[in-house]
Amino acid sequence: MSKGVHTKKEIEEQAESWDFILRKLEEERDRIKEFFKESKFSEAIFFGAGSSYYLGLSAAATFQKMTGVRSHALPSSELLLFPKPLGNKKKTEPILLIPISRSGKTTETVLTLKRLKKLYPAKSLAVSCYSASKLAINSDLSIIAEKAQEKSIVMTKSFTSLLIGLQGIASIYADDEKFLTQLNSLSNYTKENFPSFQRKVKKVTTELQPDKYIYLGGGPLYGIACESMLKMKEMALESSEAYHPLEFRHGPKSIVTPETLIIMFLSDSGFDYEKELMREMKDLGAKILAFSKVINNKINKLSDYTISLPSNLREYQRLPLYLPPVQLLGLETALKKGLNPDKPQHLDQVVEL
Ligand code: F1P
Repeated sequence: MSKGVHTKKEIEEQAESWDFILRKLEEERDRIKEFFKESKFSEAIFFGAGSSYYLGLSAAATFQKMTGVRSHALPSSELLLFPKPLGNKKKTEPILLIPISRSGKTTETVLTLKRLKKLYPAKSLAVSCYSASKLAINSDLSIIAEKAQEKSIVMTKSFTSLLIGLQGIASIYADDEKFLTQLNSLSNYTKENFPSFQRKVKKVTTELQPDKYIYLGGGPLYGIACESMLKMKEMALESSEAYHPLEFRHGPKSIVTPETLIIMFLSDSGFDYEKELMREMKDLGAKILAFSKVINNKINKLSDYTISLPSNLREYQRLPLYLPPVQLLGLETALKKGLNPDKPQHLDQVVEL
């Protein structure tokens, strides 16, 4: 069997999986509204491991923006091993726990849920790909993306499907029908633009031989930057790092060389500052792949490659659209090196301690 066949197929079919999870949310809408109606939450804590933690970073930023509930994401292991006080135990308002796990079996995520429910007044809403998993069974409500189950080890369509699931849950909580409609438009956009994503990525991997990959994304895009970094590590064994854009100036930019490829996820809120950073990085000789909803002369002059995003979507609404191109970048880079992304070095599909 040719290398990367499962990973490639799962990247290519993820838009179908987005349609499925959005249909699932429609079916579960009443249960989701009932879940939120009973309680006013003091805060929301998203947690997961690896890609699922990075997913939580982006989902938490979106949830807080849409619902006003103070939300943050932590690695499951941090909550398990260093249980910092999560607000006042006596709080009458429960904590909303949102465990994220493709398998629903990752030990630190399952144990953390059990521990936090013992320590605090809490209700849990899990997202996973497996309904019979320990995580789903131990949660008060679980939303399951069965169609996002994967043969490959690295998360691709499962990441984006669970992210869309959480964005949809936020829009149901916030009664924001417009956002739910916009989420339903993402799969068509991806299907229509997939060939151009493939062409752009092929151009980058044909023309460049980067010595390192730097992913820069702020706000809800930081989780996307982290996940993109991890894909390049897991699939292609390349040196890759992720930073909040302006943080990159405070030291890490010292590693930039003319062989460095910077992937800039331009936001709405930080656009002008991020554009200025791109100028500085060009002056240091870096190559730049810019994702932007605005592709004008200025952006084209500052970028070696650009991928455009729909102008009608806010930064937290368009999050899933960044993933197919960066997943393809990891896949193509791996295949160019003769690696097999379906069998990433040292990795297993689930980490059970
Ligand atoms: C997902 C995970 C990934 C990691 C690797 C192994 O666990 O840890 O984050 O990149 O693919 O699986 P989970 O989502 O099943 O808890």
